[in-house]
Order: sequence, then C-alpha cells, then structure tokens
Amino acid sequence: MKLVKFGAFLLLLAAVLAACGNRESRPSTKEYVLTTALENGNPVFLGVGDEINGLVNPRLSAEAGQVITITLVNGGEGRHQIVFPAIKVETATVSQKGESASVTFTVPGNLEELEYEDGNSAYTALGMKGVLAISESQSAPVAQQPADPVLYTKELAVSSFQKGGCLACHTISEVPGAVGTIGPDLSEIGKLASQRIETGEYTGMAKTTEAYLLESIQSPDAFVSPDCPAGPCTKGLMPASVSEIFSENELKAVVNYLAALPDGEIKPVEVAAGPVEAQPEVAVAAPVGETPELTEEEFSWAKQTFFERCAGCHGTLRKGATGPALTPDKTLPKGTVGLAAIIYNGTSRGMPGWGTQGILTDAQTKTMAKYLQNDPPAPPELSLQEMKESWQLITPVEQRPTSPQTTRDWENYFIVTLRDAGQVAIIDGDTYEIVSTVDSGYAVHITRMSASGRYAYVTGRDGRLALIDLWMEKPEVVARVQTCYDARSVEVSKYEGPEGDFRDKYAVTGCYWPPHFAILDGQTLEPMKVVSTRSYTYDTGEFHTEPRVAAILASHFKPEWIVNVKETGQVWIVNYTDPMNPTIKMIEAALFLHDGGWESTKRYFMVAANQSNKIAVIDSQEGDLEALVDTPAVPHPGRGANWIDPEFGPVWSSPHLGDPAVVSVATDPLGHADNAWKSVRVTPLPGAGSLFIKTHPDSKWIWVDMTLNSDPVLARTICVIAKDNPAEVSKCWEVSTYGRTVHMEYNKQGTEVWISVWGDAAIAGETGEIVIYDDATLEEKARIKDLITPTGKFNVFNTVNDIY
Ligand code: DHE
Repeated sequence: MKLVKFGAFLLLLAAVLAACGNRESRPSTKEYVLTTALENGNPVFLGVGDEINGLVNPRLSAEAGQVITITLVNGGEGRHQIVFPAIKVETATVSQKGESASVTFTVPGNLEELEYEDGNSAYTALGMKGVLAISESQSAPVAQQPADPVLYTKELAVSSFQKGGCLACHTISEVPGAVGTIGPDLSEIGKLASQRIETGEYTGMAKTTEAYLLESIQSPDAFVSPDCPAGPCTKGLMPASVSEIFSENELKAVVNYLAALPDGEIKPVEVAAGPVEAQPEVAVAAPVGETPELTEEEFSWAKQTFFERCAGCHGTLRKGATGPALTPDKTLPKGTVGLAAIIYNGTSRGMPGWGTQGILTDAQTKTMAKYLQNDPPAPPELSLQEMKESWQLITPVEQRPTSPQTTRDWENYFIVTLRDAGQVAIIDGDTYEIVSTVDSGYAVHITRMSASGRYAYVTGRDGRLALIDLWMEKPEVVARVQTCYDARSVEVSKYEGPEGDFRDKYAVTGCYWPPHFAILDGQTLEPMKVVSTRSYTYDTGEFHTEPRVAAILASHFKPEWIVNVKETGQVWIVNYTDPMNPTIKMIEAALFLHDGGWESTKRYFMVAANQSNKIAVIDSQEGDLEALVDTPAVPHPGRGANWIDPEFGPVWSSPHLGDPAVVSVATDPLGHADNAWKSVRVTPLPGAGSLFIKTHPDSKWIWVDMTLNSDPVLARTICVIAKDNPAEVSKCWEVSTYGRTVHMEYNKQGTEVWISVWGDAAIAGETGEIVIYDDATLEEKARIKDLITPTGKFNVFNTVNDIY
C-alpha cells in the first residue's frame, strides 16, 4: 500500500486544486479530500480544504455528469474506506496513518443526492457517513480544447487508468488508488522504457518511448517486462484487450502520461476543434463502474464454477471469508479487465492463478470477472439430504477414548479461534502450551462445548461444523458436517432432569444462509432435522426471506434452546425432547436480535437487539418477553457480564459499539423489584467501538474492550471497572503495540484473564498473540505469541457452565 506523507500530500493536492480552479472552459471535474478523525470519541469523516475544511461528515456537492475524485486520508490508523453504496463506488481501504486512497467517477444524473459511508459497517453505525448533493449540469458539451491541455491530458490519463482497471494490477505512485501488485510498478516507466530501448534489453519493435508504451498496451507479449513484483512477468499476464477499452484520445493520454514518468513533461493530447464529448466513445468491455452483461449461458456457467471453485474462500454470498468480499461494490471499481487479470494470474496473498494453472481460459476468467461485477444470485438452499452427504464421521464413537487420555486438566483448555488460518488452537490453561491445532473451517466464529465439556463444536463463516474430542491425548476432529453456507452459532443440549438426560446428546447450528437451524446428533454430527426461519416480521407482519439465526443458548433447567431470529425480531424457544417433531414457541421481541447471555440465575436470557438499541429480556421459565430495555447505540455484549452492583444488586452489563459506555441492567426482580429490568448504571468508557465484556463471580473487576474504535490506541486498549466503585473506569492500558484487542476469557479457576491481540496475518511478528493477566493484580503474566489472528477463545469449564 502506498503511504503518503500527509503534509506533502496536501501540498500536492492544493496544487492540483489550484490548477483546476484556474481553468475556465472545462468545469467538468471536482475533487474533495476527507480525512478520518475522532469527534467526541466517535469516528467521523473530516473535510480538508476549500468549502468543506474542518466540517464533520461534510455535505459534498457536484453537478450531474461531473467527474469527481474523492480522496480519503487515514487520520489515525483504523481501517477505513469511503463507499457510495447506491452506485457501488468506493476507495481502496486505508489502514495506516497518512495512507490515502482515491476514487474517481462520473456523478450520475438520475439522483438528487448520494450517500457516502465507511466501508466498515460498524464505523458507519458510529456515524461515519454523509451526503453528496447533486445539482443539474451547468456545463454544455465543451466547445474548445481545455485551457490547460497538459492538465487535461493528465486527467484523461488518470480517468482512463480507472476505466481500464489498470490500477488493480499496477502501482503508479502519482495516481490515486494505483496500488496493484500483479504487474510491474509503472511509477518510472517512461525513463525505464527509454533506457531499455537504448541498452538493447528491449526486444520489441518500438523505436521510441511512446511506441514502446503503445506496444505494451496493444501487444503486451511483444516484450515481457522482467520486473513484476512476484518475479519476472510472464506472457499473458497483461490482457491485450485493455487497449480495446480506450478511445483514441484516452490511449494517447495514457501513453503520453506514462512516457513522462517519473518527472518529464507530459505531451498534451491534441483535441480536434469543435465539440468534444465529455465521455469519449468507448468500446468492447464495460467501463469501470458499469455493470457488464452476461448471456444466460455465461451466467449459469459462472454461477456453478463460482460455487465449485471460489465460494470456499470468498463465501457463497461473496461477503468474504478467507478471501476478500467480492460484492459489486468491491468488484466494479476494479474494472472487468483488471479483475480478469487477477483471476487469471492469482495474487501474492494466496489466490491461485486460475488461468496460469490452466484451469480457466482467458475468456472464462473474463466471464467470471463479469459475473463477479453483477449482484450475487440467491445462493442455493441446503437440504437435509445434502447435509447428510457432506457428513464425515472420522472417528466413530466406539473408537474414541472412554476416559480422558491426558493428564492435563482438559476442563481448563482454551479453544482459540485462529481466524485467518482456518484453524483453532487448543491451549492448556495451566501450562499455556498449544496442545493441538486443528483445521476447523475458515473464519471460525464461535466454539461451544457439550454439557460434559468433552466435545468442542466449532463453526463459522463457511457454515462448516467440526467436532473435536478433548479427551484424546492430542485433541482431534472426530466428525465434520456442513449445515449452512454461512453460520454464526452452535449450541448443545444441556438439560438433565425429570424429562430426561440430554447431556451431550444433540447439537444445533444457527445459519445466516440458508436461514435455518439444524439439529444434529451431538456425538457424531449426523444431521437429523432442519427448520427454516423464514417467517413474518414480528412488528409489521411482512414476510422476510432471509431471517438470519443469531445467538443460540441452551437452557440449564428445561430441554430447550433459545434461538434468536434476527430480521423477524423473534426469539424462538425450541423444545428438543422430540427433535424430529420439535415444538417452537415464537416470542415477539425486537428487530435485529444478535448476541447475549444468561443473567446470574440463568432464568432470564438477555439479548441485544443491536440495531434497535434495546436489550430484550426473555423469561425462560415462563417462556415470554419479560422486558425491553432501551440502551445507547448498538449494544454488543457478547454474552455480557453478571456482577453485584453495590447500589442496585445483581446486574448484567453490556458495552456498545456506538457509544462509549457500559450499561448495567438490574436483574433481580425478587430482591430489588423496583429496579428490575431497568438500566440502572452507565459507566463511561474512554471510547466507543466495544465488542466484548467479561467478569467472573470471584473477580473484583469487569473487563471491557474497545476493539472497533477508530483510534488505534483505544482499539488496543483494555479497561477494567472495579465492582465496588462502578461509577467510573478504574484503569485502562494498551495490551500491545499493534493490532486490536478483542474478547476476554477467564481460566477455570477465575484467576487469570486471557485477551486476544488480533493482528494481521500478513505481517510477520504482528500476526497476533494472547496476553494473560493476573486478575487480582492486573499484572501481565505471559504472552502466547505468533498466533494467526486470534479472536474468540473459549475456556471449557466456563463455557459449559455459562460463567461470565
Ligand atoms: Fe461475531 C458472537 C455475529 C463480527 C467475534 N457473533 C457472535 C454471535 C453472533 C455473531 C450472532 C453470537 C453467537 C452465539 O452466541 O451463539 N459477528 C456476527 C456478525 O454478524 C458480525 C457483526 C459480522 C460478520 O460478518 O460476522 C460479527 N464477530 C465479528 C467479528 O468481526 C469478530 C470480532 C471476529 C470475527 O470472527 O471475525 C467476531 N462473535 C465473535 C466472537 C463471538 C461472537 C468471539 C463469541 C463471543 C462469546 O464470548 O460468546
């Protein structure tokens, strides 16, 4: 990624803006610069320069048909991106302070305004969004060659790079967004080309720098450059069809611009007198930003091929998993040709070269690129039969140990998600040794244990479920199954009582897609039953086709699961005594139910309806909604934290994504009836963006993170609140020098807190680690280093017993 010194960048930008301002005859372009900043603890976009200078989430304006460039400068190291969702246009993501990215597009004529927002929906929820107001075009087609032909040539070249998708593969240090690492770096190509011609290194037909560059665009294999980032370039790497996208003038502008690099003078493109179309005539492939069309045959081939070859890494819904998201908002700005080149050649980050490996032809990579620029079709359903076909019983029950084969205290194991490695690590909570690392499926989201604790169930964004036997000397996966294409929850049957002993008997997975939950044999994962959650929203009674299953919790007192159905706002109480004929009670609660846990008696289930800013309280004894508690923006408790407030008695607390506060809800209707189900205390935090909170009945502290705060220091800071002085935070400190701090978990004894540092899998030494603190003294005890992006971690004993 290109790092630009902010000051130097502003100077350069000021020069460009000044140049633009001087032009009289061509008011067709506009540029805005925004940076990221914190305003009252919340992340915002801040205008830089001109009429938006210093304005928070500024209202931008442009004429229909104008070519507008938006540049985003990272002001504080969070990962940001400006996105115009309605037209699927976005900048690249900027992840480090001072880093910038731009996007140029033509302002549409059919809208009055366009909303922009951060590419990370959590930041958007925190308020990073604004509007681009669109007025009618004032400028008639341009009658003359522009006043500054050099500037015109430069602008035409830069917009042509965008249009041709060149930026997806090449770095050009002067061109915003040109950060591709597939083809050679073109930042000094003019000088390099003339040197090559002079030294005889060049073997093509051209005699001049311009001809060299023209040839490299029109017949790229005539001379293959020796200096691609991953080694010498190869024939076929650069698609010849790029030249077909450009008009004659665009091609000239591109050649002249490149020929002048790095510091020569740009030869202006001569524009014939008379009217010049604002958008020059174009050719075969759709220009960047426009959705390309596919024939029915192409579409169905691409759809099938995507499911077979690509969905595993990019997700069936193309929302990203091991590989990045491939929704049109991401793929359109890359251009069909640029995207096809990536598919053909692969990337240094591990994507195979489907063309270079001979699996897809050149034409097929282009078809796939076009397919990826269209909205993803509704993904397939998954029948019970298909689940059964995916089921693998690796070690049958009778071949498994009948008692623990290890002398370790396996109840003190931590099952740690190694998010970007597609693995979980099983770590001994006493010795901090990694006992086993198993392939789990990628982007694992959560782990839950069977009621005995012996089995760990692991699932995540690929909808695959793995069952790990913790009694084995080296824990291994004993069964696998696919019950969804995208999952977030798994739970087990925990009940033992008059209605039967259901411990370790069943498992249940909750899916985002298809929207259903599936009941499985708890020991083998054999699929037994699938139940769709498609239904009607609780409030307006509208049918919803994709109500996702969020948290699922098992009751300790009844043979029931509490299943939260996000988009319909219903909590389903599912009785599993007869799993083939389950009874379901549907409780109307609030929209966007997400995550939650039990209060201390485990009778009441507290669930955050995150986008409704509410906590719903479900009485599992009576099977009804006990209360709805209003909270600040976007509560996100994980499973929450139970403790005794010195003033209000037993409470359950949640932090918030959108508000710098921990809110405590009183949970004792018997002992503290007046306060029950009210938000009784707000403890301010230094920043918002919290994801998780944790405590232990024996601890004097409540621990809270601020993982998604846009300030990198706060994102890696942890705070503790003292239970005997909960009005304010007692202490906050940075857990690491990099990454984000996320998710806390106690050991079995309740004496240590384990915290993940969520790093970057691509940066050696900063991939991530777990930091272990003494809960009594808050002193650091140990670091388990070099883990690949650890996120959630689940102590066996605490997860079985719902201790939090
Ligand atoms: Fe999670 C729990 C959904 C993003 C780490 N997450 C949950 C649960 C749901 C959920 C429904 C509750 C499961 C349960 O208890 O049965 N999470 C989602 C999302 O939809 C969301 C916002 C976006 C997405 O596409 O997944 C999301 N979650 C994240 C992350 O970015 C995190 C930090 C890292 C990651 O996995 O990519 C993350 N989520 C977690 C963790 C839990 C979790 C660690 C379990 C917390 C616990 O202590 O029980």
